[in-house]
Amino acid sequence: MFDIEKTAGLFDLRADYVQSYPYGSGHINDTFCVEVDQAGLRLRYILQRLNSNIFKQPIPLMENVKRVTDEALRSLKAEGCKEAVRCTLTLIPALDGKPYGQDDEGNIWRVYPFIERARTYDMIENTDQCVQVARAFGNFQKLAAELPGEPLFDTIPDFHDTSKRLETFKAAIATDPLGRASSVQKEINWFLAREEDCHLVVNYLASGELPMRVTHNDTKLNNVMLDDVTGEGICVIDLDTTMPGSSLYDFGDMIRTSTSPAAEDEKDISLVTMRMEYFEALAQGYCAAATFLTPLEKSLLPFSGKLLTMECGMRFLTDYLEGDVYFKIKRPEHNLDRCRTQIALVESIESQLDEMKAIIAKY
Ligand code: ADP
Ligand code: GN1
Ligand code: MG
Repeated sequence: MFDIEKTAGLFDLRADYVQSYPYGSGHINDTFCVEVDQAGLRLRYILQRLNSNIFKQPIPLMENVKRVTDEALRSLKAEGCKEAVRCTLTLIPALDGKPYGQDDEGNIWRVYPFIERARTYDMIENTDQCVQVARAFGNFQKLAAELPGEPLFDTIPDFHDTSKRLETFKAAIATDPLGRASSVQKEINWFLAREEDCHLVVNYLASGELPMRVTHNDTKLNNVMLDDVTGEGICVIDLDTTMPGSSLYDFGDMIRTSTSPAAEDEKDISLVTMRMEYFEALAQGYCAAATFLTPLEKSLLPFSGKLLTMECGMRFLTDYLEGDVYFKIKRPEHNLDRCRTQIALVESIESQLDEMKAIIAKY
């Protein structure tokens, strides 16, 4: 479908193309691993096509990524980090010097060195990983807060505005372009019964009671790389939605993706559960790094898990109703399966909120 060798040739790799293959399990971009030979040395790069259906303004987005990664490199080097280029994404320029390349069809591509001896996980394996993931995202927020210059560009406006997400969901139910709504009435009603929760954080942000920060906004477990040997969370990746946001969006999505033993698309929802020891490990790692949190932000950390899981479930169901136009799917009811695991996880969080609050009070 894409000529990867030709596309890699848009970039200043100074190497001979060897081979390439699709890589990773992200739901949004088209990601490839490209192997090259650089004067006798075999190297790997990540080549990615930005999803233009989702990212309507790819050039300011790439300027965000360039600013954030340049600042990360500068800061890591200033701290004396010996492996700075393993601990941040680094954009390889195109032959014209731009941080991205454009192919003949107008697609925007970018290249990063492949971070070796580390990997991402789709499912969490132990609580140590939670501490690492939460610390890595907490440190990333600290770095983002110190970014000099203008605020970052909003790459997807209202990305975590749950009130607006609810409106979009209701519009999809009303339009019902594929006639799927009647078959998922139970799921629809489940979300509509929780309407009130959608407005809480949005309202606190509007009133100024919660601060707007610079956040990652997609702190899914597989958006952080853990070192193969030390297990350390060495590099935060997938920076397309790094922009103004609430710390609660980031912590909430960590709860969503790092506390359950079941996959996001598990069909057996009896396997889905929010495990308290995993939540505690996230709280420990995050609070150690995110020393800037206000009392209100801290008190809402448990609720953030419910909110972000609900939001994501509602997005999956909206996409199912709209005909699977946003998230990549691998089977017909993939988005519906994903929605159902999110519902089960929210129910598990709801039944444990008091204990979660007691844990946060300790940190
Ligand atoms: P998406 O937006 O589609 O989720 P990501 O940027 O998260 O795309 O990339 C998809 C996957 O590719 C990641 O989960 C990770 O496994 C892998 N990946 C991305 N960048 C790198 C990198 N620089 N080095 C190694 N693996 C990477
Ligand atoms: C997408 O790109 P990826 O796979 O890391 C999505 C997130 C969702 C997530 C659900 C830009 O993340 O918002 O929470 O899928 N990214 C975007 O798994 O919409
Ligand atoms: Mg990703």
